[in-house]
Amino acid sequence: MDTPQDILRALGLNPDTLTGGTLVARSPIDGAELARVHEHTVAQAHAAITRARQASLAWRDVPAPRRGELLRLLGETLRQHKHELGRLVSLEAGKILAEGEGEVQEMIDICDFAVGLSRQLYGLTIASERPGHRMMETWHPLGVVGVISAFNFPVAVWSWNAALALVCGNAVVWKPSEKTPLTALACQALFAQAAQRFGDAPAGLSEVLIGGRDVGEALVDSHAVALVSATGSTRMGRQVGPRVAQRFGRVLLELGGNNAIIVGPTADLDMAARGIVFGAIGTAGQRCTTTRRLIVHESVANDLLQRLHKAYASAPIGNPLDGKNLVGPLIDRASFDAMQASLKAAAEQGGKVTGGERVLADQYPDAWYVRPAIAEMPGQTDVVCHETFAPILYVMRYTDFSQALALQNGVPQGLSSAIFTNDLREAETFLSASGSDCGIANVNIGTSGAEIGGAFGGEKETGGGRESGSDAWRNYMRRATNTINYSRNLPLAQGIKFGE
Ligand code: UN1
Repeated sequence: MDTPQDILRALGLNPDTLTGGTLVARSPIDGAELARVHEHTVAQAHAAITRARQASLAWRDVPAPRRGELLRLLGETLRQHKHELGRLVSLEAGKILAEGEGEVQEMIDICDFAVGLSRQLYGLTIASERPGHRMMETWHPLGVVGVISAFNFPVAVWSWNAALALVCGNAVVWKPSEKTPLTALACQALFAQAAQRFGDAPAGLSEVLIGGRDVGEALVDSHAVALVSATGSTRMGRQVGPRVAQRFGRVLLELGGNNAIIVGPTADLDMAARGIVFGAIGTAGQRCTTTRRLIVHESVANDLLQRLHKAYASAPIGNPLDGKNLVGPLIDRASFDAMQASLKAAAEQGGKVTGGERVLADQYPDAWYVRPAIAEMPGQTDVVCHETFAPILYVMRYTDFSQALALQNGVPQGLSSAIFTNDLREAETFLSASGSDCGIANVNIGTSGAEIGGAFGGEKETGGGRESGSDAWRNYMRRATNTINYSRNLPLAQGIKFGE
């Protein structure tokens, strides 16, 4: 079951159909070609959106608990194929196997969550000021939900959006990253299996658009797409957000992060070091929740840095399919170049850089493996304020807690944040209104690896969207306020008398 072809077959894709296209899917593991995928034209994208629109009209009338059954079956199908899909994520995105499978587990978890939600799409009942009246809120599906996702979580991000959107009664049109078309096609194949077992799911309920910018733009600009949920860079969000707003569509943006961990003088340094290492070098620094900044109290800085350097020196880098490795490749050469440019800037801005160089170039001349870097900075310079999607950890020291908080909040992004401390006052201040300004704020846990049960997303340039758990489902529905008069009179609100 080890060749890419075997994996594709096991996931229900016929590898023969993945040849002759114009989009070349490559593995970042060794640069090898995996497939040549057929791209959609803009006309085909419009046709897919129309199919989805039609599907949504039928799906919205299916009772939500019955819709939940489709997600239950999708979760079951994913459980059966967790290993193969996880492996395909590793092959196509370069994650180590444990993280590839972990990503599929997130998909399973959100499906389970959606099944529960299918009986909990509650609205409020509100006291009316008028006698014989009742007010309530009803939640209805939006119609078509567009999903734009990035290479680094090529399957989970779709599932967070799709599971909620579907259970809420919408159809979904997905534009995956051009770097990861195979995992997207595999998800569609697994969805088709679940839909078949479900029986009467309307055709077009889940569509995928393979291609580049033009098909993405078709999705963004289509008036038939009620909500565009986009995950990726701040640059992408700056383009997508205003375009969707221009047509008064809704957006849900999950953009760049620049996540910091504060380590206070009372912290358990062993735990902190483990949290920082997982957050900073896991997924080769290519998570939006990756730990990019370490803000450490001067009294423990040397001790902590020593532990980090030791862990960095022994972290095995290499083929992510080999279970012993912890750090896989960067996605491509552009990513490597961006990392080198940032390290150069860090040095120019007074940083002391260790690591960051290319490794395994002889063995993998067409792949981009790097040693994760630590850059001790004299302060929060320009480069530190910028998200580079690579394993670079900028380290800054502080003296006063207020200074640490100011550094934590002093960047344009606001996704994830954490503090390691055993001081109750520091922990609670960090979580308070005047503490971390991020969408995620953790105590004695790192910045990455959030569970699906909480709302996921962040503030400022991160875009403000919330996906996944808690009440994020509301993003995928429209709210109607209903006032019902069961009296024989017609009193007006605010006590207005009109011609009486
Ligand atoms: C992302 O990188 O886009 O919290 C999402 C985490 C994962 C999700 C990351 N559950 O790190």
